[in-house]
Amino acid sequence: MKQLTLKIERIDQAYQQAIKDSTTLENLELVRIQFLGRKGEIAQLMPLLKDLSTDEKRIIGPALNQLKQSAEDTYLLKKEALIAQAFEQQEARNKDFDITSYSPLKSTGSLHLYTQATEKIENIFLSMGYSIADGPEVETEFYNFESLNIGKNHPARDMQDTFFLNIPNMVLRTQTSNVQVRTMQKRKPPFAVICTGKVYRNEATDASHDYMFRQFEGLVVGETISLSNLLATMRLFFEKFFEKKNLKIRARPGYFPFVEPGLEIDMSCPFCSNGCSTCKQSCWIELVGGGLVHPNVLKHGGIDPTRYSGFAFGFGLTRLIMLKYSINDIRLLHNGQKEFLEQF
Ligand code: FA5
Repeated sequence: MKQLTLKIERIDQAYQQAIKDSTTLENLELVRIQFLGRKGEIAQLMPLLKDLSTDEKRIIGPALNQLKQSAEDTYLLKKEALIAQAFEQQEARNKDFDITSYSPLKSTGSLHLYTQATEKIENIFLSMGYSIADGPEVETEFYNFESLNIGKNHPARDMQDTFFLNIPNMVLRTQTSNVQVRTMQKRKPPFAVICTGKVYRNEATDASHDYMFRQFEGLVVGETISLSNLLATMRLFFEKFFEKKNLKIRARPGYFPFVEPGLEIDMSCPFCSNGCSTCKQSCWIELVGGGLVHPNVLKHGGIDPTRYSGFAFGFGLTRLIMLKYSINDIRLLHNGQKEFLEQF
């Protein structure tokens, strides 16, 4: 009996120590199984009772029950304490949890090349004192043609294949030049404006032509505006847009009914010094049409051509972007292909 009493004491001590050392609910559960489980150390004491005398049973029996009961009570108290502690720890963690710090890997959008280039161009011209003009894409034949000195039967109408609408005298604008007379009618000289936007031409699509593309137009009207102002402006613009100093320009005669004289203006290739595939080994790139505003156009805009003169220029914005970013197919800019757009 003495041995059994000692064993009970040893188990009790070991159990109390194990409970004390349990710092997590998982540890505590292991201790419960070890001591209070069906085959645990306390349960294994029970069969030993049968070898004791009745008097001994009267002493050891209650002692065993007492051990079991107090072990269970201790277990429950410790369990409650650990649950409370785990809850407090969770609360403390939640307090510092910053939901905004979670940034899973995700793809972010970016501005389309058209938007990026338009902003860049507008900023260059705004820095030169220009303002932004706008005009409609669904336009009257008057602003798209007649006001620009392109009469009803003028052969130049065939130069720009037109989408005519079912509404009489309405077209999809074929050029941003439609803003010229609109702007003159709204503003008093001197003024300098640019306009970027979509234009439409009824043309077959290939790598360098689309039925919808973008242009941008410049128009400056004042008392002493000359071709040299136009050429200087073009050179400054090219240098800023292509971020290259000392670019050269050259002008050749060009025909547009709304300018006189009319010019085709080329830029020295910004990508090479002695010929490359972009400039087709010529060291020059054809970029822009322009000239001095025709007196008839000034008259349509209500401006006296004997007092004022002006210059106008028009770029293929799409072409400019393709050149700057070495894009060899115009359709890439228009088909919304994610893999292509992600590069910019
Ligand atoms: C014009 O549209 C004139 N309005 C430009 C102008 C303005 C001249 C002011 C003088 C004064 P043109 O038809 O050449 O000009 O077109 C201008 C540019 O648009 C071309 O150089 C070319 O880069 C671009 N372009 C023309 N057709 C297409 C097309 N189908 N797809 C893509 N770009 C085109």
